[in-house]
Amino acid sequence: QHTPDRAPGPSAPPRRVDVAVVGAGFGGLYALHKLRSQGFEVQGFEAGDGVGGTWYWNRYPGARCDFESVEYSYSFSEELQQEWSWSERYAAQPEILRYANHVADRFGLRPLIRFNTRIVSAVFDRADALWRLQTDAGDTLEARHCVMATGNLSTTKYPDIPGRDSFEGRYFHTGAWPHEGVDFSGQRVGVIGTGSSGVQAIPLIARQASHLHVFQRTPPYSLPAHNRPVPKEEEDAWKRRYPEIRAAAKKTISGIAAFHKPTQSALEVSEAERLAAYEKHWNDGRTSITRIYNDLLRNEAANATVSTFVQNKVREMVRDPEVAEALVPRHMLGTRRVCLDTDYYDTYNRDNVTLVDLQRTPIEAITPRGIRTAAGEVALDAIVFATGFDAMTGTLLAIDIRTSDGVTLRERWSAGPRTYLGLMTHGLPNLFLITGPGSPGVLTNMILSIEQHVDWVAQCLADMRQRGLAVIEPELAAQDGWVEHVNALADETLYPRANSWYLGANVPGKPRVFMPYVGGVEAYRKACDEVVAAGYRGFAFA
Ligand code: N01
Repeated sequence: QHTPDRAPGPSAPPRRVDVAVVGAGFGGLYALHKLRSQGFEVQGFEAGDGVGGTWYWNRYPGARCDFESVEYSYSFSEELQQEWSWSERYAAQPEILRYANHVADRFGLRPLIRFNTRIVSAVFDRADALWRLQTDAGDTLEARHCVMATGNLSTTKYPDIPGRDSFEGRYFHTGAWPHEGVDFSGQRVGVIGTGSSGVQAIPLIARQASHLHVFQRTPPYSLPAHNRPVPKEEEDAWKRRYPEIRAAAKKTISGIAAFHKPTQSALEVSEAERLAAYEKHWNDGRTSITRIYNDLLRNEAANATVSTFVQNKVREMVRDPEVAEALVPRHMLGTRRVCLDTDYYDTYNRDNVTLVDLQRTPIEAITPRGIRTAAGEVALDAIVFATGFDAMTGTLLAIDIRTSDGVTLRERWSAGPRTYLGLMTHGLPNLFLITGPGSPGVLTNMILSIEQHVDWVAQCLADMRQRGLAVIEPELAAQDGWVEHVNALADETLYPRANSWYLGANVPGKPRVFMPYVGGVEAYRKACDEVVAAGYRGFAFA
């Protein structure tokens, strides 16, 4: 069901709306709903043929959210949160995609979205104060404002390994998985990559394949999910507590009520107390182990206590000591995203699984028959690339975003992304980013952060309408101040010390800049609200 569109052609003037929303994942869906409910005419665009964004594309085996469903869900509608039932503590991708579809239908959002349509360029005409968005079908839409809900992990990245196209078997990227699924029964499969996606997919592929080779460059830290079905009584109890849970989540760093804000240093308690706390957390099944003490992401010695705890767990779980040692992560826990798994380490105890340690034997090439490392060729029928994304900036920079007087996003961000409050970029008026660089988004419960961003944008547009203003743009000095603040906060932590996609380190040639705001959702919301209370301090209007 697509919005009837004016036929493209020289005689038809482009359609004009108040707001264009690019992307129909959780950010785009809520933006369409919220802005329409405030009386704005909106038009959504989505490259896929359905809603759900990340949950539409990432259909690999084992894909699930590693925040509990009770928290990773919309809070904007009491009816929605009461009527929807989650079957598992950590919902799997098909259930989250059903939820996104339910939201689209329940709030009548589908007719607002043009599916199978990618925006290729967006040009702001300063004279008319309008964005002109061009689609890959060749037609144009005019919009006063543009909301980029394009996702942070939506441009898949293949590694720069020669020979991929010479491979005679099938290959897949976890972030663009075939909708019909893949049957690996009886096949020799290779998985490259052991981030969150690889860690989730590997145990399930191992159960199907005749043999699985895992090609690991950097061992991750992964904690057990202890996933389980949610009994009805538990669901009823949390639904009664929803107002309390949502309010508590806003007062945390990660936007998850269950991740309490720590008050103590890891170094001010005894070793026995610390180990008991880590053990309890391990048995509880959450990624929030770095939130037990307030210096685990700030102090190397404190971090070593938790890193060592998990390293020892890996040694206990994997029977072959040599394989175990290769799986022991060496970076500081939490400086790259911590994974949550079901049976990940136990998978390496299976007879049909081989770990290939790329630190000892790097990949040299993909060949017609398989993968060649420094130790020789591994023959494969299929290769799975769990190799991640050009995160946070890749999707935005793939769109030619510019103004009629020559400002381009690519040039403005050539040394790394620069935003004011993570919401807008100087030089590109009326262009809003949802959970982009300079905001806490990717370090937090995305749905909570999405709601906060969209609510801010909706309030801003309503205020502008009331005051008869057509154009908003951050001032350069305000943006410089925010970027400096974001960098200073990151530099107080251990985050910039590891190579991660937060820093762009996974993409050769990408500027090395720590992109997310580490101050947490509570401090961030306060900063955004204060700017509004001070008459949109740091923004210029026309
Ligand atoms: O990608 P990644 P991902 N040769 O970039 C390896 C979210 N997410 O899709 O680290 C060999 O983390 C690379 O190795 P290295 C979550 O935010 C959430 O797994 O560069 N290996 C690494 O092991 C997550 O952080 C969920 O040395 C190569 C892997 O590929 C983000 O998405 C689930 C290589 C890439 O790991 C991205 O996760 C899944 C090469 N040339 C994802 N190039 C939830 O549960 C790359 N690698 C919510």
